[in-house]
Amino acid sequence: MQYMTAGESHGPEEVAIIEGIPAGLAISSADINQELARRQHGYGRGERQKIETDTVSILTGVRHQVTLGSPITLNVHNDDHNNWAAIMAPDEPATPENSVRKVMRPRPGHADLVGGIKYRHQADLRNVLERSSARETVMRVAVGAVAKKLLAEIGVDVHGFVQQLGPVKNAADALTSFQDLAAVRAMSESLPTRALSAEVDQQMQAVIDETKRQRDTVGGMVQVIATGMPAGLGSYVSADTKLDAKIARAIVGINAFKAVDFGAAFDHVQLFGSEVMDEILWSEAQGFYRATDNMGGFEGGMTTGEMIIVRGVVKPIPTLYQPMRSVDIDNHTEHKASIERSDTTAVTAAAVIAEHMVAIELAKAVLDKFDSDNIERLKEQVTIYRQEVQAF
Ligand code: EPS
Repeated sequence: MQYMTAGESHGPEEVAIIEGIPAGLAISSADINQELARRQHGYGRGERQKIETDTVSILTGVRHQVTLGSPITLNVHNDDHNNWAAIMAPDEPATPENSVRKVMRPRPGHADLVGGIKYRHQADLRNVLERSSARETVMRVAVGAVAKKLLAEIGVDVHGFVQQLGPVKNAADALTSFQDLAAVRAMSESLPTRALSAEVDQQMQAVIDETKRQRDTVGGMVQVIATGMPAGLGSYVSADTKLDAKIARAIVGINAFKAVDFGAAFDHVQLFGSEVMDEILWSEAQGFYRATDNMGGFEGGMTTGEMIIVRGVVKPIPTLYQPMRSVDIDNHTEHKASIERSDTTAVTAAAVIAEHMVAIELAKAVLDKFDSDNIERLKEQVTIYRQEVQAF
């Protein structure tokens, strides 16, 4: 499975093409729209989300709500394009009238400056920010929604929530108080910040409110959990076959993500090996399993069969209403950076995006290992493989 997205934040459309989804998978725009709505909702988002109601059109690769095995094209319209139609017109020559709202003072922490240098966008850094905008993540979630449908067929469930926002975090043992991933989902999706308790949610909201009052931005940490993956996906044999490495790349590839760990590895820095390794146990019913899951579901770049636990650190959004020092790219004089419309935080949306990026990498690994022509044949193969794993 591979995919590509295209689209500018205020351009007419966002598009994705996915290749390699098996034939026979049930999928409808309603399935995808449900996930797109989750990405849009979350405490701390800005005015743009009031303009957009992200809904997908399925243009190719699906017939009567079932995949054909051919490339799937997905399309989401940018409603805000109406306000930018002349400035972002793809097929009109540039004129003084449509070359306005230029960005000449790059924002520290954003792609503006280096993107401008790299692509020679000396006349207007808008040419960088339109694509580097996190608007593009709408299509990654759309692709991830298809991946999640595929994973559900083989009993794999994936969910993302907010672990920390600024200084406020879930209690250390918050996760253990939930019975299963469905209960984690029910709680975090019921709260505007996607925290794991109403108390922490209130504290996070207070931090966001205060940050907004200060005209600043705030980052955080999201966590994604996946259950039901069989042991042995990915491989230890080469660096680029390790599935945890692929997930790490996918997470850091999300706008504003600066770090990733598995099984709370950041917290293990000061611990000894005897405190961190997951002891191996066996039972007739389960086959091999682990006493703990400090490795976050990976050993040697392969799934262990335990829960996959991934965390990602999201930096505060670089667009500040009280801008920092920058330099005008036209005359090289010092100025405050450009002010663009922004969110106070996007951590609540980032949890959903990270969930979908993990789903995409897990689906790719499943399709690499098993039949990718037809979903029923894939399911048959997964069942046989699970039996072999259990009997080892
Ligand atoms: C973004 C800036 C804001 C965000 C946008 C990402 O957009 P605008 O410049 O139109 O106000 O709202 O996110 C989305 C549009 C979205 O759908 O998530 C940025 O600079 O990255």
